[in-house]
Amino acid sequence: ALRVSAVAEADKTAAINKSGTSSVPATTKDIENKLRYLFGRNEVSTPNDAYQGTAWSVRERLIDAFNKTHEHWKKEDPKFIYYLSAEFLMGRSLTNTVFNLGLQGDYATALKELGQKMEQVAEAERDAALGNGGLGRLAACFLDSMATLDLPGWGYGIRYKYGMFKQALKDGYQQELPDIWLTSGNPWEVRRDDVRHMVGFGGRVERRREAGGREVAVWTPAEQVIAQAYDNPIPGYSTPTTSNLRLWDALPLSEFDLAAFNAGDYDRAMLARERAEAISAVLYPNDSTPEGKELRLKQQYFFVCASLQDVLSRFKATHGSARWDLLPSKAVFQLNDTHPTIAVAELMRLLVDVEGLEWDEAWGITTKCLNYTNHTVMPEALEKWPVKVMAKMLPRHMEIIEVINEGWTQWLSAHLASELPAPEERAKRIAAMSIIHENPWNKEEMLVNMAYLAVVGSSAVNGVAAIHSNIVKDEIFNDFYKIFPSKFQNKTNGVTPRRWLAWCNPELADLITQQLGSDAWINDTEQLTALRTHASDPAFQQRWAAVKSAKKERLAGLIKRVWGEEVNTAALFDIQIKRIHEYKRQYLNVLSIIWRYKQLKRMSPQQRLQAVPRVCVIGGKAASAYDMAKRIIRLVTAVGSVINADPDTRDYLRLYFLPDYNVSLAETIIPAAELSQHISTAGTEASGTSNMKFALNGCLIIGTWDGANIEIAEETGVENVFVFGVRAEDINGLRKERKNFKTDPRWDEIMRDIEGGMFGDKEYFKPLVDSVNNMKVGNDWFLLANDFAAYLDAQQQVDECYRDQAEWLRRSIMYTAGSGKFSSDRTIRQYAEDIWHVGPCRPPPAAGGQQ
Ligand code: GL2
Repeated sequence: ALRVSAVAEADKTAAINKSGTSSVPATTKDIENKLRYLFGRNEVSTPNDAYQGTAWSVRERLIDAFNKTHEHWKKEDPKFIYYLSAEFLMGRSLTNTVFNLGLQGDYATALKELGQKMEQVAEAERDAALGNGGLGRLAACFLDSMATLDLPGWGYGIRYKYGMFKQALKDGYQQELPDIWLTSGNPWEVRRDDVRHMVGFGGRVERRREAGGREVAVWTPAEQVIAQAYDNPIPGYSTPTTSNLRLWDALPLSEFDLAAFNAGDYDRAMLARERAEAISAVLYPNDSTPEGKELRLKQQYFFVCASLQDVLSRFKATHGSARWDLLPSKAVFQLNDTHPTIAVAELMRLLVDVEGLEWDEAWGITTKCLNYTNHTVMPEALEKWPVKVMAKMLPRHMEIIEVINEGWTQWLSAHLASELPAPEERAKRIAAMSIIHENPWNKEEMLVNMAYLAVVGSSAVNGVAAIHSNIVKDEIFNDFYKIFPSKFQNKTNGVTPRRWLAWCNPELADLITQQLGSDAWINDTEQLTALRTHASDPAFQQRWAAVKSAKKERLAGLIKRVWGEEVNTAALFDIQIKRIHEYKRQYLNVLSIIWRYKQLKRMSPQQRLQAVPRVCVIGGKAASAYDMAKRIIRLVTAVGSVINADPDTRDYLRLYFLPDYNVSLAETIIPAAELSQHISTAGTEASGTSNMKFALNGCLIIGTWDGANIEIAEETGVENVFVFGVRAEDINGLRKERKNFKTDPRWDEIMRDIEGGMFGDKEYFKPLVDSVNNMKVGNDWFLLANDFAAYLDAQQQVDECYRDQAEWLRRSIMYTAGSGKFSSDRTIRQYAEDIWHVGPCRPPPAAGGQQ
């Protein structure tokens, strides 16, 4: 069996790798050689040297596993899953790769011989931040689970040159800096010079009659670029399977032709180059609310077109071009939100225009192959592209979408005839369900509704938590649900227990393994339920607490490095880390911190001794154009500087904003958290996934009855969760009544404090105050005022519970014990069974290996 443990266990496992042989001296030599011959450096003197040498050495093992897997898959020709996603938030790869491949013993010992520590070496790696937040990280967890479950499947996306921006603070305000992540090379990718596809944009469509009399559409694009493949091997855990994330880079059509064609016009040649490269240059930093920029549509089509061509060309190589009817038994595509929805039209184009299939046959194949996951209820996030933009950039696709919509609306008209016999009513319903419709804000403009296109073009549509899937059925797509009830499903999100517990919290993982007698829980998290019987055992609680303390020390060290201040590690560590968004209500958290501060101020020193000390941490990025979110960040830093400097209260309350929240920072923060906040307005957070990561690491939750919080509470015991606030079903009514809502006097007092300049920056905070108080401006859309008092009460309960450490620890253990359901292995199994109909295909073990 493979060992779980990280550095602490390195010595014991030192000489054992997957083949059971010792290879430490060879590994040390290999690390040195990689550094010598790839970087021209003779000595491993810094963690960065060690990282480069180690990563390039590990890469070879990874590629071996990758090649073996793909040889096997080629031979077996199983049905494949293709996960199409504009975002993959991978984070760092070194630790995950070493541990998933079972090489930790070798590498930790080899590094030790070189005077380095694995943990520090791992920190030299830059995050691959090709995603915004939960949606992109979910895609990364899914790849880990698919490989671990031996499911033949690839991710397809974009190799952004610049990922999610780096966030810095300047005088407490967010600053965005470019994420230059590829400068020192990327050992985790393999450029495939033999895998390139052409992608066209613009131009015109003509009709031609073929020899047999069939009319065909011929699209002549005005602009063409090359999609260049880069493969990123994805190692499964405890299996020889290593799958793939194929990312596309955009290149100009041909550097040579360009040079020749533009001889004497160097500037123009360079402009064409820049235009091509712009397509894969930068990730749009918007979370949950896409920006309707043309370049974004270009990115979407670029990666979808390349990916579909790639899959179809492999299919043809195996099955020839006469058996397209077999495609649905060999390939299934998952559309990760609406971003890749142009796939509906592109698959039709490839089958009809390029492969010569009849429309109806192609439509049958397309709808069998595609499935769509919705990830947000925010109406503004359902992508809609102006017909004008689509027709200009993708003229053939616009035609195809029109034909699809004609067929769809005609079918609807017949289908609704008996239910809605009155023609006006029927027309109204059809208009409401049409893929192409008027822009409600600008009657002149017609829009393509990408979510409707995805629903019409897919076999299955799913939401990402039980409550969210109900909202999808009952609200967002209710008209569609009524017609196709069986199309709609729920697949509650999950997270990989490898990265999010075993590798990021090896101390807790070891304790669990010792208690359960084996590390089998890593691949079977339901086994964690056995911890329940130990939740009240004082000896176990003490060991549990010791791990948490060690993790808190580490986070305290990080706070010290960032802010230069020591924090009390006996205090309750209270964390809210996620994208900054009004619906996520970081603002509400700050208001409660202000209230806590004011109460502490009013107490006598004697009374304060009774208070539960807290260290509050908030982290997250605001989309660069999201003004209100940026003001919220400034409020956090402004309140923090007042509170942290106050000698009366600083022993009892601190507030720190940790800049540049990313996957790696999460890996440090989550194991140290005791309380985490998931306080979105009920019905707004589709699922949330950090809630699962915190719970897995034994962190208590204060949260609303929203997203996956609900299912976590069900698994953990609702009495163990600090649940507060209004329910989703009451939101609409409360919104209507908000102007008559009488705010809590404590709320009014805090608002006066902010307006009065208690935290400085009065003018800058005014829009924030207005957004929740001035019914003409902001309307308090996310109902902070309605939940404020209940939230303060829940915080009171948190304090009371924390005073009783035995009870707190019991609950903490119950969270981990109740996390079995939230492994992405469970989620992926459900997708595989209910939607993809794909089974495992495991390659034979490596020679001499144990699996
Ligand atoms: C999100 C949801 O907001 C979040 O609640 C969910 O957990 C994830 C993954 O399903 O998807 N939707 C979205 O657009 N982003 C998310 O994180 N960016």
